[in-house]
Amino acid sequence: MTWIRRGAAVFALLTATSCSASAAGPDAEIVVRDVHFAPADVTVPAGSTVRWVFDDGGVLHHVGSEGEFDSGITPDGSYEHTFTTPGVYEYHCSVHRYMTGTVTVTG
Ligand SMILES: [Cu+2]
Repeated sequence: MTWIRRGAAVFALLTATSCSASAAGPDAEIVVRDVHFAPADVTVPAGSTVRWVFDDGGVLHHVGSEGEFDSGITPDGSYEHTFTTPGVYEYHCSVHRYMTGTVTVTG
């Protein structure tokens, strides 16, 4: 019976390790594809990092929020921003003005 308990402990350790690994990544991910943001609206707690992934076959896109953050115009790659202050941040793509979304940061 001892080996079974040991196995469970190892499994628990591995699970904890993979949890902390994912915590190091973004807290929310928005994919830019087919000329829209998916999902366009996300809600995260303060201190969270949101990542936009540009994956639209080389179509130029951008993500920015006036005075808050700006990815620059890019055909690919990704952009991350960490939100420290609670509030509602509207963002858009300056290439396609109709591409809009919001990041809601809770306290
Ligand atoms: Cu765009």
